[in-house]
Amino acid sequence: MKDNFTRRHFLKLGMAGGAIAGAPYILTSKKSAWLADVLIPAANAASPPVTPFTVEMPLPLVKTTVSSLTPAPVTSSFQYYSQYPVKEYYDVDVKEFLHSFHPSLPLNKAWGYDGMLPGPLFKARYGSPMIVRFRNNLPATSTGFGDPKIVTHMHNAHSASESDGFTGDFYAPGMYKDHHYAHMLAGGDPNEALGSLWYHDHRVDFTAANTYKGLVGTCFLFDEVDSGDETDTNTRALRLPSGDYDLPLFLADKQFDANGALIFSQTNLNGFVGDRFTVNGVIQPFFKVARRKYRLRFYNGGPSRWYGVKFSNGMSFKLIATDGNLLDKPTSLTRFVHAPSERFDIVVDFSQFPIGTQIVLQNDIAQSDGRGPSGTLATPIQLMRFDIDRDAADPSQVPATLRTLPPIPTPTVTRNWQFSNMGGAWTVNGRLFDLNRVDAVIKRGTVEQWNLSGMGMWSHPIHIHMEEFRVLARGDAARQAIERGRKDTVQLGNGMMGAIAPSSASVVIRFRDMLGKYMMHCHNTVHEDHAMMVRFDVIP
Ligand SMILES: [Cu+2]
Repeated sequence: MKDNFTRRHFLKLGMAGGAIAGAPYILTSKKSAWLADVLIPAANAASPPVTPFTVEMPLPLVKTTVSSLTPAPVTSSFQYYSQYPVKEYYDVDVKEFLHSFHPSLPLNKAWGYDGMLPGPLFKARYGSPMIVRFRNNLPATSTGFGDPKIVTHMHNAHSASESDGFTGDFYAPGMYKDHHYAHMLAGGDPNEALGSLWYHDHRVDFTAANTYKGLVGTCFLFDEVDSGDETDTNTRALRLPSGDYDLPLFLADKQFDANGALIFSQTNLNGFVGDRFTVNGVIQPFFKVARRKYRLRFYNGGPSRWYGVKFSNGMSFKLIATDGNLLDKPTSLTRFVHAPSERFDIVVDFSQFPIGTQIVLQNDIAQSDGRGPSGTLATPIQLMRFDIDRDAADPSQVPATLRTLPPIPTPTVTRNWQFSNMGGAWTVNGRLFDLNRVDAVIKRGTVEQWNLSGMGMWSHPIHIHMEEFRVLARGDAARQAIERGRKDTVQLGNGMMGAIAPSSASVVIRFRDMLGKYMMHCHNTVHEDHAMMVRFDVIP
């Protein structure tokens, strides 16, 4: 079938091009229609210089509902529709548009949900199931990198299989797909409620290119505890900073050619890193903040970049959630390591500084190619700047206890997964991803321990769909504190001295409700595309 052909084709390119050595692969002949117009960065060519802190950081528009969808959704196609009938409909127009990464660069063709990069912010709520229609209005004959056949995954929304955005369920321009987001609590446990989600393209073989081109967006999911209202009078409400003081910060690195055109390599299988750093779609923005507390929700959109996130003044902040899950209590930190797809929610208090203070958000992890971090930087990279310019009331709080962490259950099934490299491509247990091969059959109701291990010089953030997991203690106390919560992505480091993370992890997962096909994959999306992914099916 076509996709397997595509992958074999890539493999040949990868081996011929010396992708193992990490050199950018220069395509010299037109191998196929879409490869012909792939733009390849020349080795070591820097993006045009831009002046940092020129443009204010944009905030995504909040997505609003529509009263109905035409034609009406086929609700019988949704596994959980009868238990979770829908009150809210959303209609998303996925299209090509011109995007400004920086005022001194030309406008670039991008792909975006509703023509925005990142896409609109969904503010979802438990008890308000949603149907979201993603209309594919991308150009059928697209130029440049990416593939206009798409499928959208809401990461990590505990979605039924048919709505999860299975990587093979992509569809062409002119078509649409409806997703039922039941906001179903796994096992009915309110302590399993999710918070900071994001949505992104998951088209097999092209997830890296399509997300890099702009098919990403954020979603906040609220309940009565994390209610999104800092003045909430409900005694169960945490009253964390909300509204204008609850911000998504979507990190993504980009590369531009000498003319300022956005470039990407679809043939370097190691991954792709850029030398320009965007937050919410613009390069090194500034953002004016008030002297009060803010909840900052960090997203790492990849495709391959790891960050060591800290502030130029060394200030401490409170980590309150990992991968969208509130911790049991806040943890004070001055830095965290952020791998692709992970989320870190922190609360920073700008009231401790006078008006006029400027604080730069920094990344201190060195990474020169897609294989992973190579150490820390003596001179950190500037990501954005916070400018404290006013006073503001602050009724918010960061309570000493947030959300109870359920005990880690005892597994009855163990599986081992080894993440490795073969001929320049990426394997799990020695095999490349195959849409139609089921790599694990899991009986619903089972608690499983998955032992994940990397090999060699490479780092991998491993993401498991549908059910979240708990990481069994590894590393030092600081790592255990950050990994103690519920997670959907775990960092596998490169096994070298001074590695950013251990090269293996054991995680415990309960498969409680959803049935059907799901994926586990490396969320370095270039590794995922070539082809570090497995399919698992949950059966009754
Ligand atoms: Cu990987």
